[in-house]
Amino acid sequence: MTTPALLPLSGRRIPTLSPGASSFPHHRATLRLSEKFILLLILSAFITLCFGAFFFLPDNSKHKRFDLGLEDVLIPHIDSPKEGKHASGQVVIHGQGGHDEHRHREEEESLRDKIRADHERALQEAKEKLRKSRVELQAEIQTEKSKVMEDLKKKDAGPKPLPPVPMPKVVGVSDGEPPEPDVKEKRDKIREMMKHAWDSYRQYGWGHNELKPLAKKGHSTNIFGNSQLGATIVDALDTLYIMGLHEEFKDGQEWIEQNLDFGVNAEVSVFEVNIRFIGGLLAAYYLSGQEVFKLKAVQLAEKLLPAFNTPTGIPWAMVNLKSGVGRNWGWASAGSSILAEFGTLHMEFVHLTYLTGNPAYYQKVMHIRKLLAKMDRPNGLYPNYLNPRTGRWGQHHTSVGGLGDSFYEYLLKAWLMSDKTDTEARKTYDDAIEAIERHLIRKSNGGLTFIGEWKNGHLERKMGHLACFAGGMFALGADGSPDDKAGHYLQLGAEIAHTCHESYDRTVLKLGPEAFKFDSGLEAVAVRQNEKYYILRPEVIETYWYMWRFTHDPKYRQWGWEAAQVNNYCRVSGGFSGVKDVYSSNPTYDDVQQSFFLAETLKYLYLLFSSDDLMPFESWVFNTEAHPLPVLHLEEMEREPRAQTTAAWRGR
Ligand code: DMJ
Repeated sequence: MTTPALLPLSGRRIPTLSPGASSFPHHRATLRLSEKFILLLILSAFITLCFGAFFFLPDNSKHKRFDLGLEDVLIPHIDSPKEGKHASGQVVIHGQGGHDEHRHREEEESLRDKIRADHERALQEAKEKLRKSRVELQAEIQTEKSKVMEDLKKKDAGPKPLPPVPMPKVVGVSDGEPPEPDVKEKRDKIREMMKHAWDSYRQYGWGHNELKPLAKKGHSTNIFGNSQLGATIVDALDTLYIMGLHEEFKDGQEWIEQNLDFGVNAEVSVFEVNIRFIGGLLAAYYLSGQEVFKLKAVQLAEKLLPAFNTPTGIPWAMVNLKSGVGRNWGWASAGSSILAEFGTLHMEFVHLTYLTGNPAYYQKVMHIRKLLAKMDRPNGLYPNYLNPRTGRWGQHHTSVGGLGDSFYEYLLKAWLMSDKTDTEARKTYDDAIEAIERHLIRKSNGGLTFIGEWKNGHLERKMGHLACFAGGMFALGADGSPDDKAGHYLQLGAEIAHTCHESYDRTVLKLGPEAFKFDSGLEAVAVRQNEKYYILRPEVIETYWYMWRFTHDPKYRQWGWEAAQVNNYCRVSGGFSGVKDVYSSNPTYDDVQQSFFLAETLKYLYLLFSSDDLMPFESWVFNTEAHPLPVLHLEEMEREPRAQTTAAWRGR
């Protein structure tokens, strides 16, 4: 775009101070810096005049609007002045009778004088400038330029500190040691497994996203782009903290401080980076009180925002952290975005707005929610695919496992995280679950309750390992369910837990396959070779933990301990590896130690063998990657001095 002010009006050249400039062959005037500077001075004098005139206009401040939306509640208003502030910087308190009116008049008078004096000074300065020689002007311009450069350098010197916000009380970060010696022994074993996973990564994969425990070197997948973002470090931090592995935590923090840089040319998954990195960093921040984690979370979130620049505001699946260019997975139906991806941002984004006061994050996720609420849903179900250009559903596939799962989870958790005030989220969850129960949940011939997948009007009687998380979700959502159905949902959670345990129990390794069928006489077993693998996933243990917390039925700890036998089949000298066939007594390894093994699987196991006062549900909500975020009791939020939180950390 050209700047009209610099183009000649009606074909006449703007006169120039530079003699060389007159030899330009064409008529389009090109102004030199010194000329621009003088024009700017004159322009600024003019603006100052107009600005002064503004104060002689009637006072509009009495016609203030009083809009108070949820954003006003959510965004901390810190240091908001109670008094009116004039542009001059003088504070004026309105409406205190004759004395005040007199004072007010006096102030206006002195303001006018000041503005008059300012105009005169500005005009005088402009005249002086015009009298100066070219050399003098160039020298002045040079000095100004250097000053601007200096200021810019100062600005780039370090990250701008974020505004202080009221901190939710950090409660329940206790030791959680169980009173029973045998349970404590099991818990110690889980902590030892965490040490082995972390130490191996520390030794062979440090700074890489994940670890190849057999090849003993770094590993990465396309979800993290081609960059070394230390995914395992970020994902594991809060588990280390909760387990009291302080040295390891500090080590991870140091790496993050010195190396974690999001200005890289990497195309990452918006969803994965949100749940693992932003979730992980926020949890580490809330637990430890170390500002660096908050800063990094916000820096990364800024990089994700361009992903929302689509015609509908439904984000792309991937975004390039450097260029901000987004796109969708090639395999997704008709260029669609994925329900479980764009629907799993809410918790982290609400916290980002809460911590920064920047409404953009909250607005983005609320926009998604509003858009979904307006759409027709086949049989009340949410299809897994939605085109971000047209705003139309892609294929009518619905799943509580892969591609759909955490969308439902985040509806429930949005409500819990808001201290149960976000009733819109709760209602959306209840409606969705009702449709799922009607169309997707069935009992097998052998009496196992399973969640199938809906594909174009047909129910596929297959359940994925990922869908096993839903047992915990049903239990977590039982309290507060409509029509007093709490007992029903707790029972449903127990049935799903039982089915998923069966899928483990019917294998040779006692570890569950990726997907299992309830068809043609099959009950909770995998048939296809490419469904027989176990990649250290957490969902079944996650459900055991929720069920344990709500029922204290000892079978959940027993089943959890069976699953902890991952230590026998997946442990190698260089860490932990997934296996390719859980039905084989001598399986081959996939040679990947997934970051979620440290973030989720080991954390849920540790919590299962801890007492309930560690990370209680009243105060914490776990994101889909098991990163705990505090419940935001907005109305009783109190400012916690940071020193208090860090002291708590040191004291542990
Ligand atoms: C995790 O990254 C998250 O739990 C996600 O929601 C889906 N599954 C993986 C682990 O299996």
